[in-house]
Amino acid sequence: MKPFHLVENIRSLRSDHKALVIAAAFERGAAAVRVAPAVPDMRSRERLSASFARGDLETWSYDERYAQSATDPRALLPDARSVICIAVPYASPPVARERLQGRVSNYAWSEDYHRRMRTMLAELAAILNEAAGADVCAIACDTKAIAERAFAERAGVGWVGKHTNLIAPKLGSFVFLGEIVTSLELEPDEPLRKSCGTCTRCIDACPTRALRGDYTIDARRCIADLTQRTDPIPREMRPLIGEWIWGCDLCQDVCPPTARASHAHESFRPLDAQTGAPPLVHLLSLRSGEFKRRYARTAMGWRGAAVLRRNAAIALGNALDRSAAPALAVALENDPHPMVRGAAAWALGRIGSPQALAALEAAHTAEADEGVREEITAALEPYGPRVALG
Ligand code: B12
Repeated sequence: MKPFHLVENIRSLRSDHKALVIAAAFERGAAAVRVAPAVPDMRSRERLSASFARGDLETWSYDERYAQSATDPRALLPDARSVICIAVPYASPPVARERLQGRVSNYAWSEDYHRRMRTMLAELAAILNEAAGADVCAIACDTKAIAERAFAERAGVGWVGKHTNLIAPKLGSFVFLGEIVTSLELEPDEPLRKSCGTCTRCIDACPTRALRGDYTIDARRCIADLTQRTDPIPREMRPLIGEWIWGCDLCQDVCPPTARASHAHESFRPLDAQTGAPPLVHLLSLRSGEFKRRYARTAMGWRGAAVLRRNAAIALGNALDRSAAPALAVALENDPHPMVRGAAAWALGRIGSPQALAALEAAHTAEADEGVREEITAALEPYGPRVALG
């Protein structure tokens, strides 16, 4: 048995370190900081495995090994004892949008949150390391193998809603999550006993039916996933994307605790008006200079410029505005990326004006890429045998 004074010392150190990190995190914009024990979370391991087995996250190449490591913090830090879970709110007021401007998700229109969160987490880790007199931390935000929602839920930061996002009391679900996995033994917090009850607003609001209602998602149908794909978006999903060009907020906008939450710090506002609501015709011809200047600084930059041009073409196809046909015709003729040419063909087919159909017919003869030719044929198909395709 440890002598009483030693037990007391350990207790006070545990609470000192926790108080230290909580205060420092709040100073840096966090709105919830709670601790989960760093033990394997078998319940969420089963959920991750089940989700991967169903193919829900097919586009992400997660496997059983990922499910194992993401649910065991010791995979990040072998002598991990605690996971400090941090939520940073990012909700900002809706952006004014005019016709033929794309929709961007709230999380992506400001300076890339990965950078901000990692800077904050690294500062907090340095504070803890200094207090402990040793290297005792690993940090994670989004890209490391750790089931962030599961640990945040275990720590009592909030509960996982039917839209599968973590909802924090008073803050809602527009919160980024970050973790400090540490070998320090900190007082763990208790999970909340909350759920969404009978509310189904997010499920009803999702145009692609990605949310099943049992707290799971078919990510292949989620607009956030579709707009990040680097291969062509399945044709049947395209009309359902509307004018979203990156991510989607529909399931969270209607979520009562999220709608009630107040707005976050102004640093999460759009970089500028164009980043929050990009003019689609302009975006369709986005080249690397402007891409680097504007989008590469945001969370919508990581898939490259062609993905944004492709998304602009799909959004224009959904806007059904004839005035976009000339720009789409130029993209179909000249864009260096077959995926963008294919999306432009689809959009021209949706618009279906004489000018749009003429552009499709001309491109079919000139197009060398088999996949794009197939898109053109499919785009012209509803208009019958008015054209003889070579
Ligand atoms: C891959 C990924 C995606 C994929 C898949 C999303 C998904 N729901 O799985 C796509 C591209 C679709 C996506 C979209 C978004 N993402 Co994302 N994404 C991730 C990432 C990298 C991994 C998520 C993962 O492992 N999914 C697999 C599923 C099975 O695991 P999980 O989400 O942890 O699942 C838990 C719940 O579903 C729950 N659960 C499952 N079944 C059941 C059943 C019951 C009864 C209950 C109660 C719970 C429950 O338990 C699971 C395990 O704990 C995380 C970062 C990370 N490393 O965790 C960010 C992360 C989840 N994403 C984030 C964000 C912000 C978004 C978007 C809001 C962005 C946007 N606006 O476009 C959308 C939200 C879409 C949505 N409704 O989920 C935030 C979420 C913050 C929050 N408040 O929850 C994270 C945590 C990144 C971060 N560090 O802030 N994302």
